[in-house]
Amino acid sequence: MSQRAGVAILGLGASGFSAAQLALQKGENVHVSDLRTDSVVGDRARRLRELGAAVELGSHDVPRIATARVVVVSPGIPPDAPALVELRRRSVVWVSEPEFAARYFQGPLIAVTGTNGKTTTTLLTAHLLDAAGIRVAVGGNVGEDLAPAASELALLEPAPEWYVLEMSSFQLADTAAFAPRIGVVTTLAPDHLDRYRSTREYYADKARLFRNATPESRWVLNGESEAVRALPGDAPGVRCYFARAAADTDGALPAAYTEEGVLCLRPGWTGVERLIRTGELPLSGGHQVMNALAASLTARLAGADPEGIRRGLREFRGPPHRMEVVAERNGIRWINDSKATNVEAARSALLGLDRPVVAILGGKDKGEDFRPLVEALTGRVRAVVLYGEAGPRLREELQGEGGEGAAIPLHLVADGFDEAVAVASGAARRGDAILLTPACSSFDLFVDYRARGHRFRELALAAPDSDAGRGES
Ligand code: UMA
Repeated sequence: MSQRAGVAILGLGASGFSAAQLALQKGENVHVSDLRTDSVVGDRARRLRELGAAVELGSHDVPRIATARVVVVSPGIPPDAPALVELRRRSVVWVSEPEFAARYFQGPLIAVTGTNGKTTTTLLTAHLLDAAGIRVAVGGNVGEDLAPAASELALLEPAPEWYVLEMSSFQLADTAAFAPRIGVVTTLAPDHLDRYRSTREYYADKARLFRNATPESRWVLNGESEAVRALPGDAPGVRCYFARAAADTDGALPAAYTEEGVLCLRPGWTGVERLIRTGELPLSGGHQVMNALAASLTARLAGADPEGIRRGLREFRGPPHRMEVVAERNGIRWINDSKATNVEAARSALLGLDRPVVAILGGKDKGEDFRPLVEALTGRVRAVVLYGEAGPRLREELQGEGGEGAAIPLHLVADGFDEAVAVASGAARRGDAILLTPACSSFDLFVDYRARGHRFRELALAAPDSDAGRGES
């Protein structure tokens, strides 16, 4: 006999597990289901059953789920998954996990989205608020190893003064009442084309950030990106731009910018506030200046004082797998940018480096056009090593047919990731960087981008110490 659920949760990953705990804590009758049956979900299922949830592994009981008052869907479940198709056929409306969680938040919300830079910006914003003495809780799409899912933040007692959430397009897709006080858009570029039919559809999900905008909303927007500036449309609220140059952005002066190598804010209620020199930022890569501008401006709008922001900026260590320096051996800098799982992320990583590069690209093919990488590679790389499922197509598109990419020295390896790193190590010279910036996801060879980054780190640390025979550049 199936029992009616108050809250039905699809997916028992980090977000489903967390949403279930929140719903149980709020006294709901909870049903959770996941198609997986492995020991990870098995363990979570056991813990939730102990707390009183009904847990179904290996299937989704759609008729039962359809009777729930609230249906929460994990972001990793694609819209064409059979269970969702069937729920849609039954006119059941569902929400994403952060939408569900935010209903229980007891303070204002900062939501950060964008194609790239959102994790660093999210974590840095929270760090700056904390450095300024403001109680803050951070989580969302950042990833379990860095911060919890949104639902876990809803359980915090005492409640923080601000919540900061990183939001993916998948999480924004199924929102209804989600209403950040401050919304941040870092960058926009094609991504996730294995899930969306077009970039326009992907951007449309990002634009749901503005859905419940009010005149009190504050929008922190990348002023250098036409796509970002256009995203809010005519949504109410105050637009505050960040851009490296202090010049006009679409008729408005940016509220965060750099001048003579100094990060500056012009929040609107004071004059110019000079923060720190860009060279003092402990983050590597040119695009990190943009992340620092976005986070500083957001923290300032949320009440952080300039001195706290300065202190926070100097102290911040970036999250792993994003332009992370994992080793310095024989004058060669090994940089792990495994989280660069799309073309734009890899492009900005390459453009941000000021030394010759041996780049490692490849992994699972998400169907993106690789040709925008040609410009970023040309004249900047000593060699490019291609590996994985996407390797052959990368070679085809980077090389072109006698096109501008023809001069890029490409090595396609057949034996997998370790061989790619060995070839890169052999090609690098003193003063170079070996940069893992795959432009593809990791799922052809690894569980996720973190496992790929960890392997890169291991191989970097195990690289031969002697540099006999290595030339100088
Ligand atoms: N499943 C079903 N039925 C289906 C299909 C899948 O039950 O038809 C199950 C799967 O077996 C799996 C679960 O649903 O157990 C899906 O879990 P999930 O993929 O949603 O993963 P979570 O562990 O809940 O993690 C999610 C985010 N993952 C994705 O969006 C893919 C995490 O972002 C996020 O940290 C976490 O919620 C908490 O908010 C990770 C990510 O890679 C870091 N995000 C992507 C990105 O940044 O590019 C979007």
